[in-house]
Amino acid sequence: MDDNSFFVTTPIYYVNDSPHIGHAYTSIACDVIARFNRLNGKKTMFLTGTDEHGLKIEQAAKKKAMNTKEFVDEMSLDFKKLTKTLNLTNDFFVRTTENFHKKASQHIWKILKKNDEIYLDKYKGWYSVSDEAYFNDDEITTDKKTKKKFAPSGNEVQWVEEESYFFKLSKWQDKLLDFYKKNPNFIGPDSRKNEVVSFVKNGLNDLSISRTTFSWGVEVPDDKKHIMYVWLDALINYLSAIGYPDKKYKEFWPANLHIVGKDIIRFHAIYWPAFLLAAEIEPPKRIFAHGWWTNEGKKISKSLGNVIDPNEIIKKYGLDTLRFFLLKEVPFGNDGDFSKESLQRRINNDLANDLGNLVQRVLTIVNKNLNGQLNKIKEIRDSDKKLYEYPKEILKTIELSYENQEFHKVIESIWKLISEANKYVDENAPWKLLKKDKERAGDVLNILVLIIAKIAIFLSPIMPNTSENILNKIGLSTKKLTMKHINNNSFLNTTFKIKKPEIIFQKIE
Ligand code: ME8
Repeated sequence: MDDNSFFVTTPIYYVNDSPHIGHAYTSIACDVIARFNRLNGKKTMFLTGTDEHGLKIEQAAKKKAMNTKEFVDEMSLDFKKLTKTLNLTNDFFVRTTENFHKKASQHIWKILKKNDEIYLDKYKGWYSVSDEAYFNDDEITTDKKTKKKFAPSGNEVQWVEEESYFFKLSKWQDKLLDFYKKNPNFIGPDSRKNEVVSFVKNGLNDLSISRTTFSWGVEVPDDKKHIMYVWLDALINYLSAIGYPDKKYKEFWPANLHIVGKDIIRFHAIYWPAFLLAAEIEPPKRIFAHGWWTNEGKKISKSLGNVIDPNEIIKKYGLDTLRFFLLKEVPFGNDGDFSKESLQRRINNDLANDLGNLVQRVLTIVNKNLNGQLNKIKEIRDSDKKLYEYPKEILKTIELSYENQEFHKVIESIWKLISEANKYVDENAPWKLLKKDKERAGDVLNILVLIIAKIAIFLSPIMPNTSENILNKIGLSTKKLTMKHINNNSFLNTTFKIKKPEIIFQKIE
């Protein structure tokens, strides 16, 4: 993979249920990263899709009395639709029931077999269908009344005894620890890294990687009785989607970033690099596990009836507002609580007051007083320099924040610029200047329009529609602008006439 390529992925979502705000969160975060990298001139691949095999899906189809294939086709469509609703720029949508994916999975299996990483034995132990995961005795708790057994996730487990192929995970313990040491950025945030390292230090058991008691999965090569463990099949999507085993996958491999929720860090930071190292394929560069959303303080779950449908939030508050809120409200990596009150607070303060007000008042003055006409700036005074140079100053911080997946810091930097611009408007009072010194007033307003254009460029990965809307009002478009324009002060189109702007964010009472 060349240095100018960038590959980011979401987890592939289970199709047992409809998508909700948690799925939207991960997907939006990845989209923002993809858009930022494209804006920065990288050849970017953004992948999302659906995880369609395993007992959980088979059971969900049965519950609806549907044929499993018809069920997954229908459910996968919901997730595909959501990519449009969220304005995602994914380059591909992978489905694990597609043939190319099955072939890639079987190819990896054969390599693992050839490399003596797999053996046949019998699995005896706990399995949680909801988590599609095996658990050790010491991870299980028992409800005293019902005697039911539960995994740490709170999902019920069942006892499983069946013939199974095993992956020799135990032999990878030291190699994984060594790999984490040599690649200190492999897992983020640090708290998750510590958790993973201490789990691996405690010792790893060989991993059961096939099942025989149901058939909804990828067949194990040369042993039709077995299907591949759904997580092995699922993780391979990151390779199959970019063409593996054809050499062309190397255009984007190793992936730069897998963004996942904290619930599935173990699969991505332990099993995945172990499978890859065993198959002699380079592991991805970084896994980032974000936190968990609750709804008004409560765990989001179907049984509690409090699942947040992103479509409803978008209908009521707008897509860009949701994108902004999710990334601003909590530092990426921490848990967050979704409440309408905090969403409304963000709309009224950050969006309507700070951003909306700046754009509205500056463009209105230009429209009313300068005949809507922008001009070349004639003189930059010392008192202009702070604001004029500010975008250049925050550029590095923003790039670094993106590299560390610190979206809230990106937004913080942009809002500092917005606040500087608002301060500059107040201090220079262009409406007064227009009466005394029209030329100076013109310069002040043109500086402000230039800054607004740069704010829109900075904002475009996070709020693409809002950004395009603002840029259109000043005769520009995100389609023609890149991050390079942050250091360019001559891209305003001075023949463009600014029309009377309409309000971009309505306050909510
Ligand atoms: O685990 N808060 O799929 P899944 C934040 N198929 N994020 C949430 C969330 C919440 N309340 N609920 C879900 C799987 N998510 C596997 C992945 S990848 C090779 C296979 C997000 O449908 C978060 O990203 O259960 C989490 O990791 C993911 O949805 C789980 O999706």
